[in-house]
Amino acid sequence: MELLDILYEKTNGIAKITMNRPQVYNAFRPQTVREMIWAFRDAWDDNTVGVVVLTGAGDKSFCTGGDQKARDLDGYGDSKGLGGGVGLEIEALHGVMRDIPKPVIAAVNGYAIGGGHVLQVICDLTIASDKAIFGQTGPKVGSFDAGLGTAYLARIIGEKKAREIWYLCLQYNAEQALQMGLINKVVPHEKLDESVEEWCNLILEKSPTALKMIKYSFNADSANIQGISQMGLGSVAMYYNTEEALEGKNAFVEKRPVNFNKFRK
Ligand code: S0N
Repeated sequence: MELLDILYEKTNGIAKITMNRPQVYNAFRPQTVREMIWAFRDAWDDNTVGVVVLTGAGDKSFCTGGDQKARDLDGYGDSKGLGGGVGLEIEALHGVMRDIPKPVIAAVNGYAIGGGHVLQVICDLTIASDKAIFGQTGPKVGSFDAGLGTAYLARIIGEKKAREIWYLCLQYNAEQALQMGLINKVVPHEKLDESVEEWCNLILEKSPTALKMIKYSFNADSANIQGISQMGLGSVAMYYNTEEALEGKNAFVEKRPVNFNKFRK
């Protein structure tokens, strides 16, 4: 597959997927999601790979979710009707990240926001640079992730904190994220790659079959949330087709304050 939006490399048992759209803080469009699914499947099929690293290009951002400039009434970009209808095969991406029988580590190098934050939530482990920023923006930009991004998040950090994150759309630094159990480790920005590689090597020393069955066992307990995600994305598709959702997206793109007042009915 010709890769336009991601970088993909395999070295010494480590597959590294880098979201590579720094001009939009590594926000994803349909093409990006398709390429990421392809890369995760390649890493799954390759028996020389024992661990996958997901990161973002540049030093500003890991990923800021769906590309708001590619979003309209029917969802995102060039592949309308794909996935649950939002035009991004995001459920398939979330699915392959959970189902790949190898640990996936998020190396968070900057902003992990919105759908980009959901990606780090789904990764098995997260190591963050001390410059990383975490948060959800859905209710600010007329979007939401009802499933893994909400219910699975609540499993990780608890209901109160998860509701705070989604209702208030605040941003949290790496230390705060560590304190709430949202991530595993914070390291100095310049040590991120080295620290991730150290953990990859610890994983690569372990029994691949034991790791696979442990991952499946963890997944089994939250498998129902994946089903809820499919329904959730179906409802996001319907929500995108409303003036209320468009107001959120347009305010972001036009760099103006959002006004949801008239939709409170
Ligand atoms: C990351 C933020 C906070 C950075 O702010 P800062 O430092 O002020 O920089 P900006 O000037 O805002 O950004 C720099 C340039 O990058 C562009 N840009 C950034 N993020 C996006 C984006 N997501 N889409 C398109 N462009 C983006 C800026 O426009 C700017 O470029 P110029 O200067 O050329 O205009 C800040 O950027 C921010 O808040 N970004 C938006 C993040 C966002 O709202 N993401 C979508 C959130 N969606 C959800 O939460 C929905 C949930 C979800 O998971 C989902 C589910 C299914 C399908 C899709 C999604 C999804 O993610 O939408």
